[in-house]
Amino acid sequence: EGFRGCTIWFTGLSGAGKTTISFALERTLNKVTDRIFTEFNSCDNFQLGIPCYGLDGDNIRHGLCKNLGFSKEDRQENIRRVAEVAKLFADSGMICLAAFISPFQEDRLDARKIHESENVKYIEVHVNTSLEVCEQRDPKQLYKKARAGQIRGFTGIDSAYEPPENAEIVLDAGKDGVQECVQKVLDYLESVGLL
Ligand code: GGZ
Repeated sequence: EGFRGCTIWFTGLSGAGKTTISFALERTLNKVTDRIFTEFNSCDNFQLGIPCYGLDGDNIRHGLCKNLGFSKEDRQENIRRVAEVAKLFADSGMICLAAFISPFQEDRLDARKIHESENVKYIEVHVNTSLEVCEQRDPKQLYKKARAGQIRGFTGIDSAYEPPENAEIVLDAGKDGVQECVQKVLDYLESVGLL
């Protein structure tokens, strides 16, 4: 049976580590693949040659979703479009890594339904780094601006983040390092037979 792709959906606050973890996971999966091919050099292991593609605000909000802002309605449409695209990547046999705040439970359930109604595997990862840690890190000084009232409707400050109730994996990038977080996702993928 050949490998079927999947979507790994990272949700969490701005600065939680979603994109960092998904990029590191992508690199690790590529290395795993290289090692397998070198060791076995056999087409029998083709199912382990899984290409990955990462989607996040940087490559989506400047293109596919450049007409969208951060109102509840626009975030909903952002997540819907991303989920449809992720599903196509996953359906093509790739691991699609989607890293979006996706703060609303209803929108995440919609993203899951878009996948599961067509039998495409969907794995939700809650990057549960605390607001305190995210705000301390504040790499783009966005929390500072939000606190100062220069950005309105910023998630965690004056716009809600609804914690997931049905995430397959929960990570805390405030406590664990990037590689530990990556390992937890790899362990999960292995436990469900995806690796
Ligand atoms: C949250 C915002 C906002 C507001 C701009 N609220 O840390 P970043 O900068 O690089 O990532 C954040 C990104 C969030 O985009 P998403 O597409 O992931 O959001 S959602 O899933 O809610 O649709 C942040 C920046 O955009 N940003 N304004 N008001 N984040």
